[in-house]
Amino acid sequence: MSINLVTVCIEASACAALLGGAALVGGCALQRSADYTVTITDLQFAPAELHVGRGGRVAWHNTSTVVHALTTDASGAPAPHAAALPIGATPLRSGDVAPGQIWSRPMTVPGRYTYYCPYHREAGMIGTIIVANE
Ligand SMILES: [Cu+2]
Repeated sequence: MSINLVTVCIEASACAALLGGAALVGGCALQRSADYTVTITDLQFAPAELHVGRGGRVAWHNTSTVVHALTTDASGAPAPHAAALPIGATPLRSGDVAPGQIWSRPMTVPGRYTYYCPYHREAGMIGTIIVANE
């Protein structure tokens, strides 16, 4: 599957707001193309490190059979290096990504984002996105 053909829901919170807070059934009405894809496998983000252009939209696709999530929340990080984001950047906080689901976000602030799966942090399920300056 070409990453250019991946259509993804914009952030669930935005969708929910647009739909008047109604539960999302059958996916979000708003779909956009992703510029980059990270595949979530059993206990890994692949690629573990991804370089993206400024403003690029990254989609995380859960291809495994269990629920995962990704967060940059430092308070729950398995190690100090496992959670980081550039100054001024909005934290990554996907909420649960069920098997087969995709969560995506545009990466607008340059720098290094390091995130982890809160469910599998002890297994070292950590990923990094590096957003270029231009
Ligand atoms: Cu996980």
